[in-house]
Amino acid sequence: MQARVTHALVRGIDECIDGDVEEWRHLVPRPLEVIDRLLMSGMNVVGDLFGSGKMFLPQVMKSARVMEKAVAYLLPFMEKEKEEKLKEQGLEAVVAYAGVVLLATVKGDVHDIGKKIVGVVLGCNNYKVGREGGEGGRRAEMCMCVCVCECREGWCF
Ligand code: B12
Repeated sequence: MQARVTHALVRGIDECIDGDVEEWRHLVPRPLEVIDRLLMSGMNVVGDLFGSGKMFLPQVMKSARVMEKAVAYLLPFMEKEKEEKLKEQGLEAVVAYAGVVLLATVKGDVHDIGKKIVGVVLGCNNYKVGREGGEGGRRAEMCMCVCVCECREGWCF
């Protein structure tokens, strides 16, 4: 399975990625582990090939699209996990945030896949996440600067 997914990422083939991710999702306890174990290993191969001049930017962009598709597939399951966790605690929705995190980045950075994951993971752990820079405008969303603030009533992003 790892070899198949790494191949799909390196070649930029997205046809089977949802199915592969779904299969793997049943083999690990949490959806995030599919990213951490399966997808990150494949992306690291892409990074190494790119770093050693064996892959070029247009190919890496195709790999990124496959990665994005896989992550998008997993997001609803991560959200569901969050809801289940809240229910276990006897809460229907977030009533008190664990804190507020402001994520900001270096202007011009386009590496947003990992940053999105960080935002979602924090969200799933009851953090309210604020982002410096908006989607669609300046693509750079976050990274480099993380501020964990005390959560106060009335704060909004
Ligand atoms: C995909 C990719 C791209 C895609 C990005 C697409 C996108 N929409 O994100 C494209 C093709 C556009 C791209 C462009 C470039 N890239 Co690039 N890219 C990669 C690659 C192969 C994978 C990154 C990725 O998505 N990984 C998967 C995600 C899930 O992992 P992640 O990003 O590491 O994030 C995780 C953790 O790092 C952490 N994390 C990430 N951010 C944050 C922030 C906070 C606050 C916290 C707590 C944690 C955290 O949590 C995440 C989830 O686990 C990496 C190689 C690699 N091995 O990482 C190179 C890499 C990052 N790129 C690199 C380079 C050099 C570039 C370019 C400059 C190339 C060029 N000559 O133009 C440009 C940069 C343009 C720019 N202005 O930013 C270098 C960076 C070298 C360096 N040390 O600075 C790398 C390491 C490749 C290499 N070996 O040379 N790239």
